[in-house]
Parts: sequence; structure tokens; C-alpha cells
Amino acid sequence: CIIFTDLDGTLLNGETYAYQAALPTLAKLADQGIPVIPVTSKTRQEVAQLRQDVGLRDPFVVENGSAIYIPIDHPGFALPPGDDVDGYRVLQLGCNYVTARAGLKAIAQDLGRPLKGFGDWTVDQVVQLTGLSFTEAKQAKAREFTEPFMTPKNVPADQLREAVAAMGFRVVIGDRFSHLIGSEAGKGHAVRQLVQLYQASSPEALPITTIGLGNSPNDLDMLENVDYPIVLPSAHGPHPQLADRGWQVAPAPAPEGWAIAVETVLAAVMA
Ligand code: 2M8
Repeated sequence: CIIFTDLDGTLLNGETYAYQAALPTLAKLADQGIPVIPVTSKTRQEVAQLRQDVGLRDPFVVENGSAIYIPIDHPGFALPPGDDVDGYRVLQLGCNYVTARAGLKAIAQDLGRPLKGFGDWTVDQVVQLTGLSFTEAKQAKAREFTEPFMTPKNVPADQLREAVAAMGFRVVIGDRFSHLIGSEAGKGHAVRQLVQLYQASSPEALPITTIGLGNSPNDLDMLENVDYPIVLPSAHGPHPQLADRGWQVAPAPAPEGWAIAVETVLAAVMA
């Protein structure tokens, strides 16, 4: 069994980024050897910090499925070929950050609107916009692949999507930020690749059960690629685009709802 999880609003509280209520469940999963794989729009530096804080040791997926980072001492499966960076084997799926930045400028020009992203803002401005601490905001600005930018209020979503596609990128449109992503990147693509790696190393090719947890439309293609998709609600309920799929909805927002939902689904899977 493998758990794939989004972070903001899913494992971490959407407003405060708190995760403490999930720690006992995370400790149990570690004891049982069940991998917990973050699949997030956050950067490698942000995820590395979180892994250290909560004691995760498994691979992780950064910047909306732009890259898979596998610790090179990871025992779960044989390392696939690739480059090593800072103790990780890196499987890059998306474009580089310089390409995303150039793409954002070109899209802004095409739309005739200024589009401002993390690369345009100081650390203090990112603190203001996100509520992250100074150190966390610095880690969020250390982007390698994608550019989060302020969602333009006066551009219809379809027009933004068209302009982005015309420049050869993908976009995940959020209420506050949208993310400009390389066309080959995606949470679903990364999840499929990781499942294949685990599956290839599974004794007697036993089928691996996958659980996925997410809270927003950018988690859709991750949730579509797991056996047990679970939707985390906010205080106002589940996101409308995830609510009508017939997927299980956690009984509370993150992090409490994450812990309850994981314990419940595991009891069912293991039974
Ligand atoms: C951005 O991501 C969130 C969703 O996770 C968003 O789009 O609102 C990213 O820049 C991420 O790196 C950062 O940690 C987060 C902070 O709220 O914002």
C-alpha cells in the first residue's frame, strides 16, 4: 500500500499550515513501512523541510508533478537511471524555471495584462501574500520548474488556458495563485511513474494498493490515478469540482480529517 498526498489544505491546514494532529498517524504509517509520498505544488526546499519536521523518508513529487525526488539510499525500489542532486535521484518531467519565467512574460504580453509571479516578488511580499514565515517564503521562492502567479481577475479562465496552451505550457488555475507548468509535468503522470517503480520491485508482482488525498482541482489527475481517492474539505466543505465525483470525503479539514480518513481507509484496505 502507498499513500500519495497533497500538502496545503490536505495534510497541512489550509490557513495555518498546521500538521501536528496528523503526527500519530504518520508515525504508525512509518512503523508499518507504508510510504507517504507528498505530491505538491511546493518546491523541493519546502518539502525537504517538512520531511525533516515530520519524519518522512519516502520519495516526493514537487512543483505540480514537475519532478520526482528519490532519496538515493531509499530501500523501496531499485533506483531508475537519472541525475543525482544533493542526495536525491531526480526524475524531471516538467520544464526548467527559466523556461517557465520566460513563458509567463510571453503569455502576459499575449494577453496584454501584467502577470506577476513568485520571481517578481521579494521574500517579504511572498510572506504578505501567503502567511508563510520568512524562511518558508524563501524556500517557496526557490523554484526549479514552475511559476506560481497571481490569478488575473479580469481574464476569463478559458482565455488564460488558451494563451498558456498556445505557448506550450499547462496551467492550474487557483483562487489566489495559478501555476505555470511544463506541458509534460503533472501530478497524475508522477504518480503513475512512482507506482510503476514500486510495482517493479514488488515481490511476485503483487498488485500495490494506492491511496490518494487532495483538496483542490490541481489534485484531480492524482486522484484519478489511485485506487482510493479521498477529498479533504475546507471549513466550507469539499471543493465543488471534487465533490461530485463520488469520492470519499474526509470528515473534517486538514490535518485532523487527513488522519481520520487515512486510518479509516487503511482499516478497510488491510481487512
Ligand atoms: C503556492 O502553492 C499554493 C498551493 O499549494 C497555492 O497555489 O496557493 C506555492 O507557491 C507553494 O510553493 C507555497 O508554499 C504556497 C504557499 O501558500 O503557495
